[in-house]
Amino acid sequence: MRRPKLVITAACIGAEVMKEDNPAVPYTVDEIVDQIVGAREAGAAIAHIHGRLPDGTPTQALEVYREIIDRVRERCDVLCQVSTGGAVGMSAKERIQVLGANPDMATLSMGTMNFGRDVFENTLPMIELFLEKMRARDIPPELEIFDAGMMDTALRLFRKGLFQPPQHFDFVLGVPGGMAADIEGLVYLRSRLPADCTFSVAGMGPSQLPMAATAILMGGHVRVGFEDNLYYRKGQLATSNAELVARVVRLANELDVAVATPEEGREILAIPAREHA
Ligand code: KMH
Ligand code: ZN
Repeated sequence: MRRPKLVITAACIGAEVMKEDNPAVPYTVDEIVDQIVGAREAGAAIAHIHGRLPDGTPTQALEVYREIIDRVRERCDVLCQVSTGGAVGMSAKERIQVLGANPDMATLSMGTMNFGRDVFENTLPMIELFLEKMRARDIPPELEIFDAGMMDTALRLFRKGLFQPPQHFDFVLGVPGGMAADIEGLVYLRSRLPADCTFSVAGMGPSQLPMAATAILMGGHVRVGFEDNLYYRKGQLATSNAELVARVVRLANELDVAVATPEEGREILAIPAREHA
């Protein structure tokens, strides 16, 4: 059977990377929108969005997300996925307000973990609350799996009836404190994926490219971008998110895998259509 078209997500911003790490990291709404539009033009179907203040401080302020999403939608058809993870240390209330920006999709992390030297908190009550708020607005969650135990949590919630197929997962591999980015881990996670569900893979740092290639070969989808990796290759900073997306498109072309448009991505990942203001 031919695999479905490849859905590429561009994670252009994140909450941790700074201009000191790579001057092309976007902070202002203008910079963020330009990076997202560039990533769409390069082949991304989904933009995974974080907010920043002009000095680079991460923010979940609703007005920042609204402005980003409204301006992105004026310029292109990319699907807008908001981060409900935000940055470590943010409260649940702060993180969840971004659902008000009318996104096409939102992330939902499946457990608490060490995140570098910090703790990324996602208790079960938080997961249930976030899911309830998403359901109330008919916003589909993307289940973020940072380690094997989070897959068990997700499966438990399937058994409880909180999730049902088709459901999209994102395997975020190589975060210090989470699961390593290697083929064995990815094969294990995919083996536990419920039937009729889809997955994408986000590899951190130097694992971004090999994880993208592996995901394509395994029939999955791919997330790339500055949130996860700032380098084009060892010692060479990427100049834009578009550059990282374009490389995945070239890989897919070489492997004879077609790349999905946002509309096709919506269908493949079962993202309901939304009214855009
Ligand atoms: N910034 C991380 C602590 C998400 O976007 O949902 C969490 C994160 C996950 O980036
Ligand atoms: Zn994120």
